[in-house]
Amino acid sequence: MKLPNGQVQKTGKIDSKIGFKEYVMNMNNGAATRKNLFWSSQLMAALACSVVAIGADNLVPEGDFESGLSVYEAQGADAKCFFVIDESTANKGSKSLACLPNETENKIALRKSGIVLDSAKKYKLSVVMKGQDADFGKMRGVLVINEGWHWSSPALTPAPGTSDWTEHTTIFQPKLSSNDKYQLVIFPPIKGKLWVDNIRLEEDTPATVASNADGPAVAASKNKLRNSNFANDMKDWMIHEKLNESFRIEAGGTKGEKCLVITGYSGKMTLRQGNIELNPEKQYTLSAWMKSEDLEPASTPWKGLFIINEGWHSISKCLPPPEKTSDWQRYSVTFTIKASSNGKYQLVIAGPEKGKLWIDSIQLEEGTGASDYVSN
Ligand SMILES: [Ca+2]
Ligand SMILES: [Ca+2]
Repeated sequence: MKLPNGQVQKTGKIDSKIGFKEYVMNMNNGAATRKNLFWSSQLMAALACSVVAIGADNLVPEGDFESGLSVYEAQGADAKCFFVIDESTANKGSKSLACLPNETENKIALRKSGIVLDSAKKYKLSVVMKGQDADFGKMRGVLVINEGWHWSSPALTPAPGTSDWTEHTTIFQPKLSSNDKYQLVIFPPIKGKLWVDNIRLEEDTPATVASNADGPAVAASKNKLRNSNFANDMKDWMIHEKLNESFRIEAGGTKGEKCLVITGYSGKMTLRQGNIELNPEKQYTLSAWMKSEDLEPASTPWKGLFIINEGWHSISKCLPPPEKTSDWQRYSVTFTIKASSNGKYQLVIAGPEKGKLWIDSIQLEEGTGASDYVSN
């Protein structure tokens, strides 16, 4: 199939930016300096890239259509006429994508390109859809394809006819793509109307399954984090960008065993752990053992470890890397964080730009002080 090139604009960062500015203002009790705001916006631009790239584990963070269609590309003659943002109905947020009928069935589609997947991994695609007298042709539904469309995932389709918002899910392992990039493709119906919202594409990892299965046990422990002493290497941790070698597990931890080592950080990559349940009414203390070598003073208050809520609308105080250390030492910060739309939070680790940082035995616990470390 021939794929004409359209223009793609970047978007989907406004909410995050607002959330971050609020954070900076709060951090400085309203006395944020011009310099701070400048660096904040610089850093936010970098961090927003990572939000767009992986979101809250979602590889298509614009799949809720709250920021419109500007990252999507409509392909085919007059294709844009078939895809509109509908502000009168939504499954998540206040907007959804309405797909109008394309009776000619001439390969009109809406696409989101540049999605990085690893053909060695499995992914879960879930889409919430509803229809109104909807009828579908041969090309139908929502699916993922590789470069050149030599492979496609199963297509998710709504029930024919009229249906209310319903989630549809498929798990697939992509075949290799010549440029490692994949596209999300959405076809309109040939009759009636289709609404699409809350598209999620995420890695379907054993770690995810295990952490869900272990949910109650971990929740009962005082430490909200899993594998935070890195005894199981990167289990329960997600690295943004698969070629990212900034984050490594090495020997030499607080007791000589494994720990996390960060070098060569580009400013756009983060290591994260998701699925953390916190109560926005309570105070929490985040602590970690750290040591560093040749770190340059941080250009922002935003290097180190911090907690974000779903959508990155609220950010905890940051636990910064120590600038000069002679040996392992424990550091901590106490904070509260605003409510999260799904009740879940993520720990984000952003590395220093220059130098080397070791991290081990991270603990996130209720209360205003760090107690003895326990592992999960
Ligand atoms: Ca929405
Ligand atoms: Ca360790």
